[in-house]
Amino acid sequence: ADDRIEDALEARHGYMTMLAINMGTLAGMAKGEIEYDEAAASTAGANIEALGNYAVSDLFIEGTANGEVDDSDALPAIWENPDDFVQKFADLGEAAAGAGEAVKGGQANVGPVVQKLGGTCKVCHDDYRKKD
Ligand code: ASC
Repeated sequence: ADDRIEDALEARHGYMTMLAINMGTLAGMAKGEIEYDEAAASTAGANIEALGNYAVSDLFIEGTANGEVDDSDALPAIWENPDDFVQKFADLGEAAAGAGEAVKGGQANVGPVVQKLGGTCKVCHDDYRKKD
């Protein structure tokens, strides 16, 4: 097997899992399922900011689409629409800017941040991630 392909898949899945863990913390606090904790919220927001600034091109190398490897949900449309795909990641970065600060000050401040971030997750997944 090709290590570059395996490494890109492993790193990509880890990257998405890190986003999901930190989004889960914020979404849980927004819903009241996790007790609001300012420091924990801010850490999660800052982690999402960092991940939103991560240059993901090495995670989406050619040959890692769904259908080309066993364990990929990345649709070939990614590689057919590279400018749009890059823009949608840039939108995540923009939505994440300041998230570590924006979730401070109280539980009521978390929901709007989750909405804004989650919207960028969703629009990209709608076009570029395989549906279950
Ligand atoms: C998450 C997560 C996603 C997005 C998406 C937002 O927490 O794991 O994929 O938010 O559900 O619509």
